[in-house]
Amino acid sequence: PRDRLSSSAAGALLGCALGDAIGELAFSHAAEEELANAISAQPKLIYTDDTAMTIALAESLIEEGGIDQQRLGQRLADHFAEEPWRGYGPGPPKIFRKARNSNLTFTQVARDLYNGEGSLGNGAAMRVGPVGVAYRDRPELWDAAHASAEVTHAHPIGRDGAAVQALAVGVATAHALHGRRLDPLVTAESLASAAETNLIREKMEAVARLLAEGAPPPKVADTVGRSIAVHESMPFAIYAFLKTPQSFQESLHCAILNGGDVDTLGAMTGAISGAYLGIDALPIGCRIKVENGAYLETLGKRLAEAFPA
Ligand code: 8NA
Ligand code: MG
Ligand code: MG
Ligand code: MG
Repeated sequence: PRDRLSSSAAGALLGCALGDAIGELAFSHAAEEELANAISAQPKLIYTDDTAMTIALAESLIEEGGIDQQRLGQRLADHFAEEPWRGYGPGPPKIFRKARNSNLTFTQVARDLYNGEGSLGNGAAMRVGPVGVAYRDRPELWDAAHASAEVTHAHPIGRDGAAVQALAVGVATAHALHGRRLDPLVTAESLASAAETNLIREKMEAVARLLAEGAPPPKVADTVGRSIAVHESMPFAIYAFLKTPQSFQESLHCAILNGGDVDTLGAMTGAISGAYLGIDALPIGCRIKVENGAYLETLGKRLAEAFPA
């Protein structure tokens, strides 16, 4: 079990990075063969803000033993300060600056964003994989996911989207740990019933229905969405995993070859699929090219040790 958890944790982190980096390439190479050629031509696969924030969250969980919102905010801000060029959404940099230049906490500043609504962007969901790996099928997962989201995403949709994505990674990790096969329809339905907002519950119910119908991916993408808003991307990322749970590559292609916020769709699908299938199931040709791959693998293993089975 210890080896399985370690493989699952490393798979979640590397799967996120691979999905993010390959998804970023899919912005300009949106057909399968063209994308394969683009990957071959790259000396390295460069990830974006999605993975940078995931690394910060994993480090914070390992060092703090759970979610400490101020320390997590500080780590996210430090990673941004070191690498501001990673393609961050507009909200987080504003929050980092304002938290530094005032006496307010990160969560207080995050609540002021977007006319006091808080952000419903997919930025809290795209980084939440480590929470799923750490808490798996434990009841603490839900609060930890919310707490991690609130540092930048205060909108109820932003928080709920992150919690459902964390649960998807948690379910995937728990199945991998116990060597169990996951039932896609049961999983989609249980994620729908876990959702706390009507909007996300309805989207996850649509995912379950479209999976049962065997609807084609472009139709699913049109129905549930694939934008920068979490309720319009996280459900499609989960669908892409659940449609072909035994294949990282097929799930990833489904996530990123149907347009929209493709780096983030790739990061979310890649984290779930990597957690479920483990590190050895990731395509080796891509794995060796992913930037900071050795660090991501080590970080996964440390995360597994910090939250043992
Ligand atoms: P965010 O919190 O700034 O939200 C992203 C966007 O969502 C904002 O710019 C708004 O347009 C919109 N938004 C959020 N909350 C509200 C609201 N309450 N009302 C109306 N609109 C709202 O940033 P984030 O961290 O959530 O963003 C993550 C995304 O940004 C990821 O896709 C990531 O890869 C990055 N990114 C995306 C693109 C892209 O075009 N797909 C490009 C560069 C960077
Ligand atoms: Mg990105
Ligand atoms: Mg401050
Ligand atoms: Mg994105």
